[in-house]
Amino acid sequence: MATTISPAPPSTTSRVLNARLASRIMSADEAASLINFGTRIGMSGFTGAGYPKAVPLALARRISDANLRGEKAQVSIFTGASTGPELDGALARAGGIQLRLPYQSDPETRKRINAGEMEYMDIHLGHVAQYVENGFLGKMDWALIEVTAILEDGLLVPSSSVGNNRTWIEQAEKVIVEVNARQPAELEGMHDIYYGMQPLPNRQPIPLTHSGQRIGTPYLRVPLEKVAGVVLTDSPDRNSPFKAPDVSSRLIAGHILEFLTAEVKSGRIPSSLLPLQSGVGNIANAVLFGLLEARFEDLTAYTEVIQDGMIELLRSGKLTYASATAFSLSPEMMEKVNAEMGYYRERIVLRPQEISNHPEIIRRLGVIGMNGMIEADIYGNVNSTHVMGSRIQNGIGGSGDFARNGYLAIFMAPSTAQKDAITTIVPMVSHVDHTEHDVDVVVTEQGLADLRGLSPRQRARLIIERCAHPDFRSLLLDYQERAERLSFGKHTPHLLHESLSWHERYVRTGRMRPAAD
Ligand code: 0RQ
Repeated sequence: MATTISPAPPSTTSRVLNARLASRIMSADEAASLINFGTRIGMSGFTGAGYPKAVPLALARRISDANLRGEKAQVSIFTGASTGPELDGALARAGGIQLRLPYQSDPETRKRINAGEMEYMDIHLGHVAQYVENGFLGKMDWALIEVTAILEDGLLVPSSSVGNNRTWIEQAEKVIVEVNARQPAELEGMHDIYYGMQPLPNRQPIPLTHSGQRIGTPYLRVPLEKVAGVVLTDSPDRNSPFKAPDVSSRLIAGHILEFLTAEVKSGRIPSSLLPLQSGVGNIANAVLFGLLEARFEDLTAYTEVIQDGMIELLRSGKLTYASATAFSLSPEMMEKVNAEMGYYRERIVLRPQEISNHPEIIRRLGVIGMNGMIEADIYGNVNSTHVMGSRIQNGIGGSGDFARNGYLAIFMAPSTAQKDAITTIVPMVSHVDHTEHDVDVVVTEQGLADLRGLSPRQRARLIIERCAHPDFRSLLLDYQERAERLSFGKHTPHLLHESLSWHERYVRTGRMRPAAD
């Protein structure tokens, strides 16, 4: 049985209770010096939570020095999802990342990827563990994992995210652990690490039938002989400030709540809805805040990220359980949660992302997925990742895991972008992440299009009518009418030479409308 860690506020060393691992405490620079260039490192971190904060900075310094000496010093970085400036920002700025996966949202990393200076593989978050375990991505050299504490028997108390940590620790040859005293000791017991996944071809069902259920253990296991270093830190997560939902987000939230109310009325779903998945950002938060005032009760969430709106729902009692793999809270909300961690530990389960995003469970629970998009086309194909078809914004994240396997896939965005120069409803998306076969609902501040049961031509009319901004509606209608008349086939009518010219026009002129318009 594990020995629990001492109550807050603990001194930094009281977080390393295992004598063998305590003897491996070293500085971040010493730990970084163990890592050879050219290696693959699996790091903790998901949406700015629970990422290592000291060793990546030290590694970035080493890489910069080596590059100044004319060496080509780089490593490949795999994580759970996005991290923070001390990891992605520092390593990208040093020119130190050869390959990055599976999701990022760091401005410096984005700049380097889009300049063609580093490789980026944007893969479904739910696929990463099995890709690595099946050897698709090569062998893992290092795992660099932030934890809250190391217990007497060597078990690790995870920190504010779980991500792919189990996989990194198991697959890597060597492990470096960062023990962050800033992470609340009371996180202990909130996590549920599932160790029951069998290798193919002998996989068994994952025995999870309810959001709040625990099927694993609260701790990460690490073979002690693998641990090459332990580094003590005391730094906060990225914790982006909370932005109050703007008018457009509130309108989008209103349309979704109205739609869900009608679904309940029709008897298709219960008044407790089905487990909710909510992407990150302003619109997602607006939907969650909207649910506070809505009539639904006993809600549950089966999602990736716990954000401010989710905490408010838990505080109000409307949301009974939330399952996720990470927190992504504003600093103010993080403080509130820390102060009442006991309450939240009863209601929040943090799981490995292979479980939070697992197709089997998402399908079994019937999750309602609500995610942001860059653009949708008139037939319901969705682009979540690329601006003008070629510039990556963040990545597909978990949106595909939920869209493909959930009960309902809802995609949402304001109807225009870049100060109204761009319509987010276009004839043909400039990049496809979610096909028309996986998208049930498209919603903008203008309205909501329920695409279920509609043919492509019916979908096109509805999306233009309900979702397009009035400034672009007649242009889209004109395209659609001409396509219906002149298209080679009439099932999904398109004028191929014209469909993507909207994006080209924007790239050339900074506006999507033709000059004469
Ligand atoms: O540009 O930064 O220059 O102002 O894209 O757009 O409106 O701030 O939207 O932050 O909600 O992000 C799809 C990117 C939306 C996000 C996306 C420009 C816009 C702005 C950002 P600026 P906004 P959001 C769970 C689920 C995929 C991952 C996912 C995302 C910038 O929701 O990454 O769903 N989704 N994960 O101006 C040109 C357009 C544009 C456009 C927006 N059509 N054309 N520019 N922009 N639309 C979480 C995880 O999986 C971890």
